[in-house]
Amino acid sequence: MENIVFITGASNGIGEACARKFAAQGYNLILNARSVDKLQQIKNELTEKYNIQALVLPFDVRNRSEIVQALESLPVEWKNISILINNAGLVIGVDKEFEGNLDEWDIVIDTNIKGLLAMTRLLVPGMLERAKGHIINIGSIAGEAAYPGGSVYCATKAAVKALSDGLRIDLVDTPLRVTNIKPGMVETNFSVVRYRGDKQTADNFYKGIQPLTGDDVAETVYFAASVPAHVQIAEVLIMPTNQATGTISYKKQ
Ligand code: 8X3
Repeated sequence: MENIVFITGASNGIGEACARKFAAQGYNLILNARSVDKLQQIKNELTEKYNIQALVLPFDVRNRSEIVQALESLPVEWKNISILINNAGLVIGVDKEFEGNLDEWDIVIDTNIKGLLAMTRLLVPGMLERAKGHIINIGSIAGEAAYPGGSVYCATKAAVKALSDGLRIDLVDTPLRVTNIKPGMVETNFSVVRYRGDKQTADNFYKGIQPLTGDDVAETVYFAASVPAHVQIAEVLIMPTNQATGTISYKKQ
């Protein structure tokens, strides 16, 4: 099978929006997240709507043996992956660096850095063999500079930038491309997880400003994937019109 895109964290937010966008453009999907149900629902919806195939591949990107097992279990027709969207990522809490919960930070670091790195390490060799591939990492404006309450999350997204830049260097003599998409404020379940399930606080965060949607980001991801093969969109910083930096935005009272 041709035109296979592998999306981690595909069960909601930017990952789900990417699944919808790429399906609409005729891509076949490998949909990954930790739980099966939502992925199955997305698969059913998109394979009914579009002339594509989709494979649900649940695993936790923090668990390396689960990743290896899942990739080894891929039917041969699904191995020809042309795009990897390293989207799985999260933040828990807005604590100061000297006050937060180390166990929560392990989850954030293991998902945002080590999970992304493992997926890259395991899928890029196949892309190299086939001389075709695009790794699209979902970074963040948080990787540009630290902001209050974001210390560890910002560090992980700075790491995503370094891993993207490093991979681009390592692949410079190949046809493979590496893109780091760095969104600012996007209204998804992401903020609810950041505020440990407090939906009210998450909603309040977007009061007075029109945030990006997952679809807005997916449009940019798809753009990066769809430019001619000799063009490499290295980075895109994308934010709401009324946001200027990770810390400066304008919210109507
Ligand atoms: C999430 C965007 O603005 O919360 O990556 O740092 S922000």
